[in-house]
Amino acid sequence: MKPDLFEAPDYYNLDELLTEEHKLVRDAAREWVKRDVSPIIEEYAQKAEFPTQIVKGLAEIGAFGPYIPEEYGGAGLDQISYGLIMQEIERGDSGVRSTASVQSSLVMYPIWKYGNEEQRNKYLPKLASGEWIGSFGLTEPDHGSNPGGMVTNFKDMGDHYLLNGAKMWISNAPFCDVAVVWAKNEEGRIHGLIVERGMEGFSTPETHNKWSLRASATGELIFDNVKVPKENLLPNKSGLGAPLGCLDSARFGIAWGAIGAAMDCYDTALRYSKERMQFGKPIGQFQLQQKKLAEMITEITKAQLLAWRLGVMRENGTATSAQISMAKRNNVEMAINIAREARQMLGGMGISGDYSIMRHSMNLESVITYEGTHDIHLLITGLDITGLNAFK
Ligand code: TGC
Ligand code: FAD
Repeated sequence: MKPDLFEAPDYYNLDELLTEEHKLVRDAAREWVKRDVSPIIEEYAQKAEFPTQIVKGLAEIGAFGPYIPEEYGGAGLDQISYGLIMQEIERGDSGVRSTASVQSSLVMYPIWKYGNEEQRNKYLPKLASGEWIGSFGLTEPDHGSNPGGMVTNFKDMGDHYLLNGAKMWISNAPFCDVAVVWAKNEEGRIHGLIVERGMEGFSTPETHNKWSLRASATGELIFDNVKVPKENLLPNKSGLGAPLGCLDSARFGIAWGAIGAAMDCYDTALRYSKERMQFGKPIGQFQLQQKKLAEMITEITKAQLLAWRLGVMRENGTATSAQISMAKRNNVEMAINIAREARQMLGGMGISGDYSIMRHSMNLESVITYEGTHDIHLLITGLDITGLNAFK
């Protein structure tokens, strides 16, 4: 892999909208990615392995629970700081950002928001420090876009719950210490349960043969008569709105993260266009290549503005789920289009692991699918503006 020469584009001087703390947090994450992620990530993606040695660094830059209060080990930052950290991590690799997203928004967030004080004190500090890694089990083999149809269930056995079922496509599953699992009780109501590695009947086989998110470990969560202690049920919210509330937070992070991947592809293509000579000129002098670059920076700038405004609304508690869907959908599509154009600008070199673009391009195929597919987010916007529900 070539040395990481990344320079972040900021065409509209959006740094002026950030506080000193935002910039400090962002720059620390940026430096860490350059030092600890860029030099190793291609090798780990090629061998389809998560680089476990970076977990400590992720914790140190505040990527595990950026907005979780400090009393529980979190970084106590605001929503824009959270977004900026996700942007910088995904600039390195979407799979690494996935690990941070799941840990923060899909494991720590529900324990913080829906858990009791004992659960917060038991789990959050260990998750914030990276001592424990978490996973989030919502998707099932037959229920992806329609999680409300889930069949994973638990029965009240008096002194414990008995959990049965299976979750599929679960980030961090193969090595997670704890899993927040969504399952139906005997009345069909969805609840969150904290399942710990080592509980009898709980297994987490890895999913192989992925062409995308290769540096992230994906797997199944299988529950075969798992005895879950009653104190592991999240008491403060139930129903499908509980897991969907976690997804709002994670989708917000992805809206920022995708900008990072796009910035890396743009920056790489821009540099290459000034160095690569054809017909006696740098290829950046050809109008067709300038069109690609000009459109990329325009789209990145629009996405940055969307994410920043969403961050302000998320911070003051006014962002709606539909607004979050719009930003996730727009920004991931923006990034996937830029990755494709940037790859072409590098010609044959574009498919080489010497550059990050092809890896971003493949990763973004997962990002456009998970946390709600591109189609699902469009239908959420459609429902919001028409009041007519395409899902019913
Ligand atoms: P619907 O009837 O609309 O809603 C059921 C209840 O939920 C409430 N609700 C929400 N609450 C909070 N946040 C949201 N975003 C919410 N959206 C809906 C709603 O008000 C209702 O509440 P109540 O009290 O009336 O019961 O549900 P539906 O069954 O029609 O489904 C709607 C749909 C399709 C939009 C939803 O299910 C959906 O978003 N599907 C996509 C599934 C998805 O995103 N899965 C992600 C799995 S996790 C993952 O991919 C992690 S990857 C992480 C990584 O590696 O980075
Ligand atoms: P399906 O729901 O079967 O969709 C197939 C196609 O049909 C899609 O194009 C979809 O848009 C379309 N479609 C479905 N319903 C409609 C409709 N009503 N109208 C129009 N079109 C429709 N899940 C977790 O719970 N936790 C995780 O940590 C996690 N990590 C993941 C990591 C990776 C690498 C991947 C790939 C997935 C992960 N997922 C995770 C699962 C992810 O959220 C689902 O793949 C996603 O929600 C889509 O579900 P599905 O794959 O079953 O596709």
